[in-house]
Amino acid sequence: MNRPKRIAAVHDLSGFGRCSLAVILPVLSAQGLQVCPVPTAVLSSHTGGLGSVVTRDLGDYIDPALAHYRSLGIGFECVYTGFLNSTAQFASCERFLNAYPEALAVVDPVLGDHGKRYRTVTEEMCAAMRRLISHADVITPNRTEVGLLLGENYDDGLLGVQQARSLLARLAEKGPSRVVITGARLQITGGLANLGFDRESGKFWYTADEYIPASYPGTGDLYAAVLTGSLLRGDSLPIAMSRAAQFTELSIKTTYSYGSDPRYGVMFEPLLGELLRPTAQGSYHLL
Ligand code: PXL
Repeated sequence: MNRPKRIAAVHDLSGFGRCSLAVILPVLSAQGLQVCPVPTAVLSSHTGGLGSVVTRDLGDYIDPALAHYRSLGIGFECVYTGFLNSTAQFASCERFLNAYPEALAVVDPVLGDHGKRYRTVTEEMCAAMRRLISHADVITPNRTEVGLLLGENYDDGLLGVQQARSLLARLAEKGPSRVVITGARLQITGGLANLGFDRESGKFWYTADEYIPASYPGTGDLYAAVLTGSLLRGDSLPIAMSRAAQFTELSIKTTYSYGSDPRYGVMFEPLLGELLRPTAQGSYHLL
């Protein structure tokens, strides 16, 4: 194949606040990959506290866009789904994933954060997401989304090693062979960590996050985008997790140093060159 790998990114386009396609497009492009955005909705900003968001649903867009790509015979090496705006869009995503069975299927189950569903996410959409992840090779839920996917109450307590492994393994039983949980709190580090499980090797991993006293929207999208790009470039899961954690942490620390409004998202733009480093420092640990 003498072209960059191609990714269909089914996610929303939020004009302000640095999340979803506004993050995924530049990150994956900087990693030398071609992103074809398939917007699920256009929003004036993310829904995390910026007032009256103007939204245009694109519920009826995904299927005809897929039909167009198929009529052109265009191939995708990855189908990556994220924020969906209505229950009907979940079935469209399943059709997109099924249309490219050889592609790496990444489902970022964007449902909520900090123990709560996002404003636009209903219980019906959570149930639909539980079905959608059965089509995935890789999923990247945060701690809140783990609870919603497993149908358990949100619990932000420190996780022991066995508890952490159990969450990862139970999610992998639902279909995906690689599971990455972001923003979990681990007993062994006493702080935030990202957890990974590769069902084929049976290995569990984690990377530890440095504590920064601020929280920014879109960091889950940033992490998932770097991870996806890294996997497509041939990195192993723990190296991809290391790259994603390092870039996200650097973006957070840079932003924090400026003291900017957290709702405006993280300043990753001046840092994109970091993604081109040919080797990654493996900052992972065995869990
Ligand atoms: O970062 C996740 C996300 C994606 N898309 C929209 C959002 C959010 C989180 O708030 O509001 C529209």
